Amino acid sequence: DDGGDGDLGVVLETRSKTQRPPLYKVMLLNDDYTPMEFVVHVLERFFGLTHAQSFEIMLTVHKRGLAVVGVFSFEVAETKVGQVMDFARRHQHPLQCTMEKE
Ligand code: NFA
Repeated sequence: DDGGDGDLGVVLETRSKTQRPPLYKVMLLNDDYTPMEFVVHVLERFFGLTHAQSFEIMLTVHKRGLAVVGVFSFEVAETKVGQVMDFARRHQHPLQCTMEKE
């Protein structure tokens, strides 16, 4: 029975919970052997960063041990990690690139 007023209930929450896909941080790890210029080149080439941005991130990795270089969907993050790891291996540098769910 709606009490005759036509109101069949109160809507307490009309906003629906929109699902967003998870994002992944892509990180570069420091090592003692990869040349600084190579790391700068990797950041420019695969992450579309300027030379100045790349130099800054390279120095952060060098000083702190690692840095997040970008945040992407799983598929894009996986592609970037693969590209960097493959490029480093082909140039015989031990540079490591990893991804982690945000
Ligand atoms: N630590 C490296 C060096 O002194 C430079 C480097 C920076 C390596 C960032 C890996 C990542 N040649």
